[in-house]
Amino acid sequence: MTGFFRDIPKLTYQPDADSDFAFRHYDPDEIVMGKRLEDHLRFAVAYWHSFAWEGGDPFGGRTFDRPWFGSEMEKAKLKADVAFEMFDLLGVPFFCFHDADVRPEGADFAETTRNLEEITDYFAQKMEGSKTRLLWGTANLFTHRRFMSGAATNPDPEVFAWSAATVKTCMDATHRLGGENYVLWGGREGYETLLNTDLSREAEQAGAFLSMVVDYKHKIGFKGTILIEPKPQEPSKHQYDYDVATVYGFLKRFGLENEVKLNIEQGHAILAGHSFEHELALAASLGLLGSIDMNRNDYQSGWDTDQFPDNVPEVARAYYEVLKAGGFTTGGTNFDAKLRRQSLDPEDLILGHAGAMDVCARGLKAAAALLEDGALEARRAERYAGWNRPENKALLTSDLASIEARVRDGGLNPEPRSGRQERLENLWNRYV
Ligand code: XUL
Ligand code: CO
Repeated sequence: MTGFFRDIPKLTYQPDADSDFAFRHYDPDEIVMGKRLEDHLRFAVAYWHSFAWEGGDPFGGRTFDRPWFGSEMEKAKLKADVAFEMFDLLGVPFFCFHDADVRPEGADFAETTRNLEEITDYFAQKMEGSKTRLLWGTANLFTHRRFMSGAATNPDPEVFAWSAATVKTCMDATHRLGGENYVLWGGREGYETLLNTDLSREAEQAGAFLSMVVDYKHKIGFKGTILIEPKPQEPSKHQYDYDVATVYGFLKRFGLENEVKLNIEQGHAILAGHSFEHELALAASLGLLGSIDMNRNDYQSGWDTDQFPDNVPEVARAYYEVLKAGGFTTGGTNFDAKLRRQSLDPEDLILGHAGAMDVCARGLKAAAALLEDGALEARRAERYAGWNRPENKALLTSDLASIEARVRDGGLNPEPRSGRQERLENLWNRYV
């Protein structure tokens, strides 16, 4: 034991507990729609925010004082020890990481890769004594200055090569650890100004890069899902993986729509001018719903503040879409969330996650109750019921001239019907 979490107890479900260190709504064994809650939610801790982020903001540097900060391998191992202690205290089934979160950067590519392999071995050893598994791994292709003009979409082919080589090593590490997905978030795959940017060339590079990722997945027999995480901007002014619809177009263009799914983040959806449920529903309708990053933004600040979820009705909307789509398969609920920089204590780290897990549990249970009740789906179906009649179904395979004849000769004169939005909102609110 590292002693970092002092005497914090392992958290369990105790709805009437006096202590802060308990779950009040998240009982991993509770059966909801025929499945354990833990298996529905599939919570994951994000290594970068919880263990690598130092608490800086644009006006000030590190606020956290963690014994594992530093660039030595021993520190990286201490960080892993503390991380696995936290996974155990929270009982989370999964974690996620970037290469740069877990290993020291070496002097060159070969040394960096050796460091990653050493830490991967260390993780593998720790996972033998832990219930926590890997939801996804990913490569950090945005922090180091070499990526300032992009990774796959960089104008410099050597950066493209470096990025491809790095993704290979990260896919190897993810595969070795039994990861259930591999994520690509293209934070710098975009541009700052069109004055220096060749859009068509960069799209071709991105398409070729992703095709290689998919080929390599099959080559090594990785059974997990490749996921793209859309985000419209920040750090780039304009990012190519803007939102679900944009990524769908990109995947279709390169024939990858059956190979790649999406990791959809709440805060990114809002930055793109959508609601989270819009992005989830659209992804589900396109067969692309993979996994979620469940972290919100501050609604006044307009950037990606990566806060733990605290709004039950909001997360309920999201889980309604997830459940309606049949629930997660390889995906899960990753808390891509960081503490506020004043939340210095080890307790804060535990309670940030615990609160978020309770919020998600409440949201999912509310969504499940409404879905099981069927009232909302019945009313939605009723709104479209006219399409069940054979003469109306036939409209979709008809032609304009025949339709015109039908409307004219049949004396059609459609009467508007209420969309009943408030009534449905009232129904929704009975469940949350
Ligand atoms: C950035 C973001 C990333 C990805 C993984 O906004 O969400 O942390 O989740 O690279
Ligand atoms: Co994310």
